Amino acid sequence: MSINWYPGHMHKASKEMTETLPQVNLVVEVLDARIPYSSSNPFIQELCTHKPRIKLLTKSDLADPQVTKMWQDYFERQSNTKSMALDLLNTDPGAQIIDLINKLYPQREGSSTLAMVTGIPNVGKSTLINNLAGRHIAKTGDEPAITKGQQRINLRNGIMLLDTPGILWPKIDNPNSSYRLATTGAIKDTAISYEDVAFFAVDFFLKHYPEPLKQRFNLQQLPDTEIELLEIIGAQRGCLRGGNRVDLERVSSIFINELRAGTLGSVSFETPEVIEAEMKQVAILKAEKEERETLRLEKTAARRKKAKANRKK
Ligand SMILES: Nc1nc2c(ncn2[C@@H]2O[C@H](COP(=O)(O)OP(=O)(O)OP(=O)(O)O)[C@@H](O)[C@H]2O)c(=O)[nH]1
Ligand SMILES: [Mg+2]
Repeated sequence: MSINWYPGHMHKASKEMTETLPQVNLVVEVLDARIPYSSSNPFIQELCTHKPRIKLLTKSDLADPQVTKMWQDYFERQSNTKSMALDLLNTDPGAQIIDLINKLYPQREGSSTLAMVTGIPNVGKSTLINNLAGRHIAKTGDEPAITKGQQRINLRNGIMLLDTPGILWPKIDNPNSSYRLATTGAIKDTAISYEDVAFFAVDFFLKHYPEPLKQRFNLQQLPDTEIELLEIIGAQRGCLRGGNRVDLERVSSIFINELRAGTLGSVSFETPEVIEAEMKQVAILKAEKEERETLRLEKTAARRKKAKANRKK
């Protein structure tokens, strides 16, 4: 399955970001700690290459702390970049982030530092801004695409923040990234099939986090396949339709929502090592596709040439 969700407001927001960038001194990129690579927008990476950058890993309360540490080290190795893991619901990291901004871009006399807060939908950009401002100034919500336009917030300490709408990109190359974005809630629910996403997520849990599954659903043993487990959970939760058959759509949405809320424990869906292997695979598939396309174009050109020559005879 390839999930792509790129509504008009994201295209507009990407254009606005490009236009504002020359005034921006520093970029605060907000990433989801459970999927630090899949939540990195390649458009933002490319656009902001030459700006000092802080990569904040939000929702770290929902991610595996050891894996989050691996990602922090990975990002800190990039030039002009600092990284920090955040739990915005239970801690107050405002002062530390302000410190980091001032370290990475020392304040200039007579002008305030403009820090653009950017990232994919639903990662906590507006929650972060409210935390830094110490008041509820930006609208937040537990679904993607809450912020629809840019908003400037003066912190009155020499720093001006720019809240931006969450943006995805037109084509997600790595299919695993599409599923991870859908699983964690970055893609609007109307653009995904809960069943497909739950199949991906259950399969991932069976392979990587079997114990939390057993605990949550009171199981001594786990079945081998995702469909069997969804049927067991569906029966437990009374998700039944006619003929006592499990309603897969309903149980899928229950599973995904529990996972998103953290009731299945702290989970990370990717490590730097996993991503490296996946990207090699994506590059191979891309090259193969390009080769097939070149071959197809060559064949078409040869066929046309032959047809033309035949007409001349
Ligand atoms: N568990 C957890 N939830 C968080 C954290 N930070 C933000 N949230 C929740 O994530 C949801 C999205 O937060 P927002 O701040 O609206 O996200 P946004 O990035 O501004 O989203 P868009 O404006 O739609 O792009 C809200 O329900 C927040 O309460 C965190 O560190 N941990
Ligand atoms: Mg927002």
